[in-house]
Formats: sequence, C-alpha cells, structure tokens
Amino acid sequence: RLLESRFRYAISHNELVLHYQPQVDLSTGMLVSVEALVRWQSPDYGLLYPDEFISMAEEVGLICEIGQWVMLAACQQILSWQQAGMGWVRVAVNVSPLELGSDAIVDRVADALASYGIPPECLELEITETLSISDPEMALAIINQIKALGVVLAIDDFGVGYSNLGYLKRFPAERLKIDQSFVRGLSHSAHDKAIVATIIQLARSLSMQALAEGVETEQEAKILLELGAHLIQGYWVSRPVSSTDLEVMLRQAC
Ligand code: G
Ligand code: G
Ligand code: MN
Ligand code: NA
Repeated sequence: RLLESRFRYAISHNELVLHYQPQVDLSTGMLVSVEALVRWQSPDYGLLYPDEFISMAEEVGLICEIGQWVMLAACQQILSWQQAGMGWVRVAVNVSPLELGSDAIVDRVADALASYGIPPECLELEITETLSISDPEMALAIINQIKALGVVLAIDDFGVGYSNLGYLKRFPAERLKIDQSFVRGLSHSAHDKAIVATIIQLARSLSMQALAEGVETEQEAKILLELGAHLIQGYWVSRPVSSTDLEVMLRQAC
C-alpha cells in the first residue's frame, strides 16, 4: 500500500521516465522505430523497472493513468526529436490488456496525437495477446477504433500468450513481435528454429512484418535474416537507452 501511494504521487510528479530501444530493419540495418519502456525514477527506491510496478498498477487500477502518461510522453518526445532535425521517429508504446476494457483509450490516443500534432503513423501500440482480456469482442472493437485513428498496431510477445489464431486473423496489426524466449533457443534448438520460422511465415501470410525480440548475438541475427524476419530488436543492436543516448544514435543514422 505504501508502494501504491508513492506510485500515485510518482505519476503526477514526473518520476516516470521513458527509455528507448531501437528496432532495426534486418536487410538494411536502418533504425526504423523505437520501443518506449517505462521506468520509475524514485527518490525513495531508486530506478525501478516495469516488472516491479506494472502488475501492482494493474491491480490497483492505475494502469490507465500510466498508459496515458506514457502515450503523452512518447508523443512529446516524437515532436521534440522532429524539431531537433531528426525527422519523424516512430515510437512503439506498450498497452496493458486492461486498457482495452474500456473505449476511453481511443480518446487518450487521439488526444495524445492532437496535443503534439503527431502524424498517427509515428505512434505504434504494442498489444499482448492474453487471457486477461475479459471481453475479446469488445477489445477487438476498441482495437479497430484505435486503428481507424491511423496509428500502427503490433502484437507483442507472440507465441507465449493466448495464441488464438482466429483472433489473430481478425487483429488489424502491421507487426508481429516474436517473443524472445524463442529467439533465445534459435542457435541451438531445432525446435525453436522451427517455431520461429513458422511464425515468420505466418506473419508473411497475414501481410504483417515479423519482428524478433531479444536478439543478443550476431548468429541469432543471421539466422533470423535467413528465415526472412523483417526487423530485430535486442541487446545485439542496443539496450534500452535514455532519450539523450537515443538521440546520439539517431544523429549518427541521419
Ligand atoms: O525493460 P523491460 O524491463 O523494460 O520491460 C519489462 C516489461 O514491462 C515488458 O513486458 C514491457 O512490455 C512492460 N512495459 C514496459 N513499459 C511499459 C509501459 O509503458 N506500459 C505497460 N503496460 N507495460 C510496459
Ligand atoms: O514484453 P516486452 O517486449 O515489451 O518487453 C521487452 C523487454 O525485453 C524489456 O524488459 C527489455 O529490457 C527486454 N529486452 C530487450 N532486449 C533484450 C535482449 O536482447 N535480451 C534480453 N534478455 N532482454 C531484452
Ligand atoms: Mn513490448
Ligand atoms: Na515483448
């Protein structure tokens, strides 16, 4: 409960901060987008990672506040990079499945875009497929409303959640993110390689880009290129970094 009240304070007093991890086109090596990952810079507890506060926030009903803060912060950052001459960078933010329980998220996305005058295609939402979506039909309807705003959608952690293929077929996503647990085994497990190959084929068949997460070695990147993955993200390219450090990478890429 102490953590909870400290966290309420944190959201309104700007103790949250976004770090950014590059997402790179495998065939060109170009940085095409970044994933925003929230951290809590707490004066009392130090730097906290999402594992330490997201599920608490979900339990106590604060996840929509975080979602809103993250969306606004991401849009503000997109505009500020643009104004600094780095062009329009696409930022992917994580959406909790609980946020899809109400259509209020549609207005939050629209407001964030409008507040900073961001082209909608610069904002991507990563949505995890999960059983905790209590009403999948309503979630899908909300997802379609968000999609109609022109933002990009990605399915996060694919393969470890509730992989309902019927749902996948109807999900208007541009990107399929292959969970890092499969990437981990890529170089030594024929099974993991087969699963990754199949997910990439599935993505291609559904006209989605396949993005492999958690790529840590050159060997993994090579195998993913052979298997036809479009994009990679992971420590081999870069860890999640501060906006200042990301700006250095963007300037080098310009
Ligand atoms: O760096 P990493 O520890 O940042 O992230 C751990 C987990 O936290 C990931 O599963 C990621 O999807 C989730 N996460 C990171 N940032 C956010 C956020 O802004 N909102 C939500 N809902 N989840 C996030
Ligand atoms: O679930 P989501 O994809 O949003 O979570 C991304 C998480 O994966 C973050 O915690 C991020 O820090 C972590 N991550 C990113 N790249 C790598 C990697 O190459 N290896 C490992 N082990 N974790 C990574
Ligand atoms: Mn993610
Ligand atoms: Na993921």
